[in-house]
Amino acid sequence: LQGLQLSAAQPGELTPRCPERSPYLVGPISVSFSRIPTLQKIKAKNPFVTQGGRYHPPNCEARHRTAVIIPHRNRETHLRHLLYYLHPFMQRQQLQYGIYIVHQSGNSTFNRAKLLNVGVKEAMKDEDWDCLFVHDVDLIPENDHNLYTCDPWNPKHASVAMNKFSYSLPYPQYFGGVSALTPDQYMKMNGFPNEYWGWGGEDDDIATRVRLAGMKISRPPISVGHYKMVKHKGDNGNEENPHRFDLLIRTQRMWTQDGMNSLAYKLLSKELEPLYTNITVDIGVDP
Ligand code: BGN
Repeated sequence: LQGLQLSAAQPGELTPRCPERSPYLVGPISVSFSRIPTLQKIKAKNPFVTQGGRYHPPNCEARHRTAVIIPHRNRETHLRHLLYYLHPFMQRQQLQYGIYIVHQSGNSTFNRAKLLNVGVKEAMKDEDWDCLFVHDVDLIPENDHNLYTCDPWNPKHASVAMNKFSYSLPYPQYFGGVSALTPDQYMKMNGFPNEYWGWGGEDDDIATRVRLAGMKISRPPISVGHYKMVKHKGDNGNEENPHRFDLLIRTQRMWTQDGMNSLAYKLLSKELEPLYTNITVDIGVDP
């Protein structure tokens, strides 16, 4: 056993650490939306996933603990497509993980960035996650070499090559879709802005915060950062935010005041569903 790293699992039992590179990775995955899987079918295909959408590798001690945080409202079919691919994807990467859906209650304008702040706050109450993956519900990763782990030095933008942008980065500062931060990186930039109601701009604000907090955006190679978007029409309740240009001018002045240190919300429920933890939250209304 010399040279093997061992750590205690159950008393009297020893579990080896997972290898640095998972032997289960397959690379490119073919993603199709032609049938919408049921939650029951997804559960049956993922027997080791436990209540709340938690998983840890059965035969080795994971090297990483990742929480995936997904803002949500009225996107049940997108969610089923994502869960169908994401659970096996993360299991092949031998991660310990949990999936959190953060559901905005009521009918006021959607606020993606504030929901992410809530998700981070609530997820950190459950477990000492070492990586926070903030994830749009309609983006499916297409290559499992795109590891759902954090870069210890810098926030990582993972969705660098989406089909809707012809598998390339739309602009150098783009930070939307899927990204990953350690809890330290998240707090160092005071989390995300709470004041972007509706579509657009919040991800650009977040990219600016990364820079203002003295960090840089890290990225996987374009060839592994492939994502397929579930097609959908414009979103009711998530209209373009007409204030986003004004807000973006103020990021430098506002980022230390608006964020995790000003976050206020009412937690309505936190339920452990078979495939995810469902957080329903009242985040207030668009002023
Ligand atoms: C940008 C949006 C982003 C969006 C990307 C990709 C704004 C701010 C205007 C300066 N930014 O234009 O939020 O993720 O397009 O769709 O609208």
